[in-house]
Amino acid sequence: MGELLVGKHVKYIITVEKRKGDFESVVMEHLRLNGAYWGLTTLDIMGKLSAVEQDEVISWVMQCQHESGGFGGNIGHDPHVLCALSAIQVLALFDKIHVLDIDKVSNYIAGLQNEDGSFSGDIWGEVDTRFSYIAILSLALLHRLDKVDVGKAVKYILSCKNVDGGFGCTPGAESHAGKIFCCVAALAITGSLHHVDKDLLGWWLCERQVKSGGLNGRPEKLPDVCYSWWVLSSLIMIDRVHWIDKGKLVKFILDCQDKENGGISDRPDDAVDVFHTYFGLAGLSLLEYPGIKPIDPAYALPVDVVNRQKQFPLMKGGLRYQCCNIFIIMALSGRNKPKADPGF
Ligand code: 3PZ
Ligand code: ZN
Repeated sequence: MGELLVGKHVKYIITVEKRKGDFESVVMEHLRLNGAYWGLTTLDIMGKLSAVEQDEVISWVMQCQHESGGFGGNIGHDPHVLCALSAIQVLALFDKIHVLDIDKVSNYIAGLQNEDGSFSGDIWGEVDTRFSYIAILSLALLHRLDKVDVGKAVKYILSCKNVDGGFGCTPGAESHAGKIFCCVAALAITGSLHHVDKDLLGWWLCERQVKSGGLNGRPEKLPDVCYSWWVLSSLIMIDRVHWIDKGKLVKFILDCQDKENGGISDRPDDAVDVFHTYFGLAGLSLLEYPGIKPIDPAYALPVDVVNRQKQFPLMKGGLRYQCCNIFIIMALSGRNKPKADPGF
């Protein structure tokens, strides 16, 4: 079995980040902010986030913000809730959420909730449980879940549950691993996982593993590296990850590496892209592959970043730094306290 080529994947991500104007970049133009989240999270879990110019990235992210408070996929693009989440996630990676006007962004996201508890992705109104997850995760990272009706949001997600234990994008829609991930993660973040039949859903999810060891997104479909993430993270959240063959899945992901130029593809011998490189490495992280930082299955961010975000409520001006200063002053003053008089 091959090894994980960390050095080559770092080089691949950095090359893609620097490359502008070629075909792939044109296709990705409207997705640049999502691409930044995939690429930068990949670098972070490989311990190489410092390889990028942090100030340049943050300044560009902030230029993607629209006057409504939302974010577009690139400078001048129309806002969409997915781009707001990517902006928040990129800023969280750099511990820079406080550069945001938290209330402006969270009001934009909260404004996308509908009367029935569902969420639209933008002002055009398309409804999907993916947008419920994106809105709930964004607001959780900003400590602003109180701006929406969480009870109604959970009720809407549960109305998309199917008899096979899975979830679809709207009530009655077929179960699909990507949508299941969104629904299960949204339920996990809001503390509502007790509504899930874990054995029934765990059975459907572990049936996604095919002969090669890879996972597919629905019955009869080909395996794809990105489903390593959608399926595996869901299995972890419902405590049923021991129902799949982890070793065979590791082998499948490693077989999807471009051994010359780095990067990971959807399945062996296909062309690599940033999306599958991220989800491949994130999958390996969930499989506890050595040398990769652990990633949180519900927040889709490194565990240390999530803990940092959960630990301190956000306030303008960075309350956390003031807290740190107080702790440092207390520690120093403790150390300088005179002990018993040595001259006595
Ligand atoms: C890919 N998008 O609609 S997309 C995406 N897919 O913007 C990004 N697995 O043609 C890249 N398939 C590659 N770099 C693929 C993001 C899709 C997912 C397509 C895909 C992945 C199998 C067919 C939807 C979060 C955000 C968006 C998605 C899922 C999760 C495409 C096709 C679609 C898209 C982009 C490129 C190469 C990269
Ligand atoms: Zn895929």
